[in-house]
Amino acid sequence: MGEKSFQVAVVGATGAVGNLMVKVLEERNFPVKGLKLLASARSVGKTLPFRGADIPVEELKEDSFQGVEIALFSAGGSVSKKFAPIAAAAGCVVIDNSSAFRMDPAVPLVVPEVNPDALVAGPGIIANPNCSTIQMVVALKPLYDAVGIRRIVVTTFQAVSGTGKRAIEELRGQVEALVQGKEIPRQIYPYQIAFNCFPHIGAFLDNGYTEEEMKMVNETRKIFNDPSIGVCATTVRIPVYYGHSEAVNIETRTPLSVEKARELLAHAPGVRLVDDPSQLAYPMPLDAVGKDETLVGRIRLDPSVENGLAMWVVADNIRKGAASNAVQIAEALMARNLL
Ligand code: 25A
Ligand code: L14
Repeated sequence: MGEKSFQVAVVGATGAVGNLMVKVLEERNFPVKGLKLLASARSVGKTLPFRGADIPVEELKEDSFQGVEIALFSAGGSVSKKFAPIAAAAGCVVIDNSSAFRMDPAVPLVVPEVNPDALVAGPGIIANPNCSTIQMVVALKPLYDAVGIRRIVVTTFQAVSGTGKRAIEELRGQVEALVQGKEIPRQIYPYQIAFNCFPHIGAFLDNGYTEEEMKMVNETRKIFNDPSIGVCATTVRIPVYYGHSEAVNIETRTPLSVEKARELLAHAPGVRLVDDPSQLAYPMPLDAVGKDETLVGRIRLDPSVENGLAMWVVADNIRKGAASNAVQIAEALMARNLL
């Protein structure tokens, strides 16, 4: 091939997102020269398959990054805070899935379909946005470019996989216990999640919003590089394993018809328009699972405000919302000769 290839590390490789990062690197045929799998000591002894080989998981240590060129991190904020600067100092381009560096003005926060120009040459840290923010900005980008967006009101319906592996197991365990008439086991969430939902993702802040809600506000403004966009978010956990859904209402700066919005979205990168009510065609989490596209449908005018438009946006939260976006950032760096 003669194409450049890279030494890659995945930090948090045994988690829900890290595991998928390894799969996505393989699926998208990313030019990996060597792959290092890093996690906590708890995971040493495990292996993960990659291109037909079983790769052993190693313990993450300060000297883990010698010779590594690209490090994909998904082991939580505290691990990133400590180890991402160490990896960057060792010469890595770090693509960090945690929230640790997203709002750092020196760190690009990138969705390749939306703001690839924010990428800069490494080494250093690039932040992968929050899952709910990623799918929303992918859907809004073509509309923003065409007519501007003044204000966004969004309500999310978020899958338990966003919390990680142990939350997926918690929902499964609760469903089984309910069917068997047993007591409901509960460890991760403050309330039963099976057959329930709660408007609580991340910690509550002094302003009455949750962390997840404020991530959607702040990250959306940073990605569009437009602090004038008003955003009001309500984020809700629902008993779905994979796939976040969002009811999104926008006020555009100039009028936009439903037909024009559909046409823009039909040609937008990373978007699949699923919007034919006569055929009961609208996006659902089960249809988004395993795909990297953001599904958009239920597009209709919101006559309650000037220039209002309502829509429904669904994506696989651990693919486009996390692992795939991280790998796409690496691909975008490569395409721009920034690696
Ligand atoms: O710190 P935060 O920000 O609150 O992060 C919370 C969690 O959110 C997930 C991820 O969980 C993270 O731990 N997460 C983060 N960003 C996400 C996103 N965008 C996201 N989920 C979805 N979307 P996870 O279980 O998916 O992944 C955890 C991975 O991180 C590794 N890890 C943790 N601490 C580490 C570390 N690696 C290196 N050094 C550290 N100090 C973790 O590896 C996993 O790969 P592991 O070896 O610790 O875990 C292997 C298995 O153990 C389970 N497990 C995790 N924690 C516990 C546990 N089992 C028992 N007790 C625990 N406390 C894991 O599920 C895994 O199967
Ligand atoms: O900020 O729990 O990346 O659905 C991603 C998962 C925030 C919480 C982040 C979830 C997290 C979210």
